[in-house]
Amino acid sequence: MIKPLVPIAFILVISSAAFAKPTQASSQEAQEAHQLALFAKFDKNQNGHLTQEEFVHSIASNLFEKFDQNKDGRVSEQEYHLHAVDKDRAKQEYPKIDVTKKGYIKFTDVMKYAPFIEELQTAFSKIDTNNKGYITLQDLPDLTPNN
Ligand SMILES: [Ca+2]
Ligand SMILES: [Ca+2]
Repeated sequence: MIKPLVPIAFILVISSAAFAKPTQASSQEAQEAHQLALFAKFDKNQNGHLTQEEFVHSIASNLFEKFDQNKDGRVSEQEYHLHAVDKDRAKQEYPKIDVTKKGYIKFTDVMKYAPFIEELQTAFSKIDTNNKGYITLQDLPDLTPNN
């Protein structure tokens, strides 16, 4: 059993964070408008659902952007360690993602890293509780921050 790169709980937090508007001052309406806009962005074919493929790609892309601090389209080992939840695991996993030993990770490397993709697929099934095969805005975890 391969240990996941990112715990499911973390992915759920990231998913929620991705949909939550960062400014605390924003009104409920602004928050909802933002979630709607982002959902629409994730929903590539604009049919009101996120399929597993759309979800995996969008969340992976969102995570990648968060890790890529200097926005050069690459995640260096340093950037990777900065954002990794489990630092020891990150140390072991980075070389597995950077298979060609470039010294950086590109988004395509991430999408080829099976344990990570499987992890996102698992997160998808957890959100899609009644196994519809897609998720709607209503299926997403409670996006309103409690604190
Ligand atoms: Ca869709
Ligand atoms: Ca970078």
